[in-house]
Amino acid sequence: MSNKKSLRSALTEKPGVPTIEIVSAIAVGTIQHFRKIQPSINDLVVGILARNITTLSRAITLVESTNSIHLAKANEVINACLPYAGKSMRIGITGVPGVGKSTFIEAFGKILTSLGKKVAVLAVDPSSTISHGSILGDKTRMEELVKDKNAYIRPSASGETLGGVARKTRETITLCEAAGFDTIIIETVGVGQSETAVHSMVDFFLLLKISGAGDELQGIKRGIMEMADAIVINKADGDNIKKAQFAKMEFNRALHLFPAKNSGWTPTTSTCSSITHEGISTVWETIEQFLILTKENNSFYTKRKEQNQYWMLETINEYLKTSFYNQSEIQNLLESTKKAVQNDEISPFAAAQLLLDKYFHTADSNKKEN
Ligand SMILES: Nc1nc2c(ncn2[C@@H]2O[C@H](COP(=O)(O)OP(=O)(O)O)[C@@H](O)[C@H]2O)c(=O)[nH]1
Ligand SMILES: [Mg+2]
Repeated sequence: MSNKKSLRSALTEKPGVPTIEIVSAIAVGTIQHFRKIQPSINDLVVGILARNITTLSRAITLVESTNSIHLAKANEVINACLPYAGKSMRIGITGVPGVGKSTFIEAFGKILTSLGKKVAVLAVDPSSTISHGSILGDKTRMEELVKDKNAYIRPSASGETLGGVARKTRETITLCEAAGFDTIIIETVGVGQSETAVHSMVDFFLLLKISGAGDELQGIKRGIMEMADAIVINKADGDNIKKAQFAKMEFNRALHLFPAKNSGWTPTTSTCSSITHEGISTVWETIEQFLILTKENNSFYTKRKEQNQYWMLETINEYLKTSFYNQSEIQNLLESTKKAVQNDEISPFAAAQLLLDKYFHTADSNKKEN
């Protein structure tokens, strides 16, 4: 009772009466106390398997951390979750900014949750660190899906290289699957290398397009079209319907020029509107057909095995690179060696060898000291 009274007096603002300092100190202490309680590895794993979203988010935050203690903890959580992961459908969605990816995912995701699916939406967008816009944009475009208890939306990890973001997304997929999400959607911007990274972590790759004025095929990177399992022309509404139909025909013709896929799947083209929702359920039907075919002919599983190998190698590459460039001896030597190469004082290969020798020598002596 007395405590309540003192709280009230401290919180009631009267002009000229200063806030009693001791009250805020207690509040700060309480907050700090609770913040310090970090869940154990076991708590995290149990929480994830119990499908607790708060725990899932905390574990993903560990995955995204740059702190080596956090990362070690994250690795243990991922390992414990692995036996429960892998049982989902992973869909990658790419397309240039503004094509309507987020709006599409909102409409598509709602169809999936209405079918009883649990949908996790992740983003691979290394550029979001620079623009700061896309995270905000995604959340506001997915207003309905954000509120859906069967959906979980996690924006891209920031402040990272593409390699870093991709690895973290790959690990986040594992955590989401262990938490019971059976459909994982990964949105990525269709510029740069991110679609290649996303392609290597999904089962089905969807390229979102809009009909443009003039030559439909201009500006489309051949490589991205070749990766696509489906090309969907979005914004087929209002005056745009005819143009979208035409674009669909053009893309269909272009797709026939590509060699057949190992999966035995023939890529499809269709139109949709993420605003009117026309044609969105067709996309899901296409994916269902893809699943039936590729599971029957086993290519679904073969691809996942290949992807696992790829991610093992990628993780080693990333680790070695980070470890090399973060070593203080290398950091001290790198600039002067770069200058020496520029001034033709040493060949680039000899310089690289010199730095590599330095790195391994230092790593070795550090190990011996410990
Ligand atoms: N008319 C129309 N506009 C759309 C459609 N899908 C998205 N948009 C609009 O296109 C803009 C970009 O959408 P957004 O989902 O943020 O694109 P993203 O950058 O690819 O994620 C927004 O103003 C959307 O309202 C559609 O099917 N029809
Ligand atoms: Mg978006």
